[in-house]
Amino acid sequence: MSRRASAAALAACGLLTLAACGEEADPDDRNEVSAKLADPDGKKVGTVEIEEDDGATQINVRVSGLSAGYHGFHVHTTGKCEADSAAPDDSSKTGDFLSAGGHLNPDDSAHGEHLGDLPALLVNEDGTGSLEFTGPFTLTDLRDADGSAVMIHAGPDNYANVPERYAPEGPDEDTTKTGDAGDRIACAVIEAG
Ligand SMILES: [Cu+2]
Ligand SMILES: [Zn+2]
Repeated sequence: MSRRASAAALAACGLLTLAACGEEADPDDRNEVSAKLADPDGKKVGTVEIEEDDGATQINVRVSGLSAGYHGFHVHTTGKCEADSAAPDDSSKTGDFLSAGGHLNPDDSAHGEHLGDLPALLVNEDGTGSLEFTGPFTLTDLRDADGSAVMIHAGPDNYANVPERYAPEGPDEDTTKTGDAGDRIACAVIEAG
């Protein structure tokens, strides 16, 4: 594009909203999302990048300043990361990032098979961690009408894998919903598409 033509495109751009302008300038933008992971105080603790290419969705996450060990890691249903907020389906429950709802679960499965169940995030002794994997969902699944949220928990996730000798009746509802990964310590908003 000549310098004059790109200046004209830029001027036309100014007349549109920024979002519409971005789409027009680079249609491939829609296949990639980058979101900030923040703690309940709003402090950045990492970045999550999600890229869809040829039907495969690659997720790349990097964190720092977290406690060492395995952390439960999921996509939750709603793109709202509010500290000390109420759960969308039960306003009597409040806590950090409860605004994001439960695990992304369009098929009504039990925990361990939720669409939003991700591999555990391992944080090293120095507080940093990174993870790259192929997800089972598409960007369209994540960018539905209310968006979604990528969540890191305080503790490890048991994927509802509780041996029968400990729970002859099977795991309870908490476990089959959450994997007992504990408090929500970092959250990233994936905006609606
Ligand atoms: Cu979660
Ligand atoms: Zn789950």
